[in-house]
Amino acid sequence: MALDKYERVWLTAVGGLIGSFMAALMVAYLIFDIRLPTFEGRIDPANLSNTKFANLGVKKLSENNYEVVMLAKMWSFDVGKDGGNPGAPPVVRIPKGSRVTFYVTSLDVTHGVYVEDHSINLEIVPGQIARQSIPFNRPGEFRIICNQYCGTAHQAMYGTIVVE
Ligand SMILES: [Cu+2]
Repeated sequence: MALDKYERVWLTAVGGLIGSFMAALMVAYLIFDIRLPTFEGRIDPANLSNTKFANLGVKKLSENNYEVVMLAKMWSFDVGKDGGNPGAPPVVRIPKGSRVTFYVTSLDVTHGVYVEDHSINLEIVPGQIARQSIPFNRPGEFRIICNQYCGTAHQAMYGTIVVE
């Protein structure tokens, strides 16, 4: 089959573009360790006593592997006693080089979880559990921000992750 010269040029260009997009995805996955958020399951926000969310906090699963179980509500994040002073925005401490899996659900309205300078952006819908795993390789303080407008004190809804 004979291809027109310009058709060949366009096919090559499009093939190269798709190839570079695939390469960018592979680099994000394999080198930067970026994963998509996952829907973990459904939950009754009024009855959390027999669920993972009955024990909020930071759990060490193995060396450099942590789990953060967190509740979002109007207008704060709650990680239980591992978050520092009760009533104050939580401060979570994680050793540098750790992979952290977040489990988050909402008690009331839709909230968001975004961690400054990291590839995590969760929508926290009441009745659903959101999960995402991300690496923390650089030391520093990174804010956890609610990035879904959730009411009058939305701007006060934050926390901090200290990577040390
Ligand atoms: Cu909010």
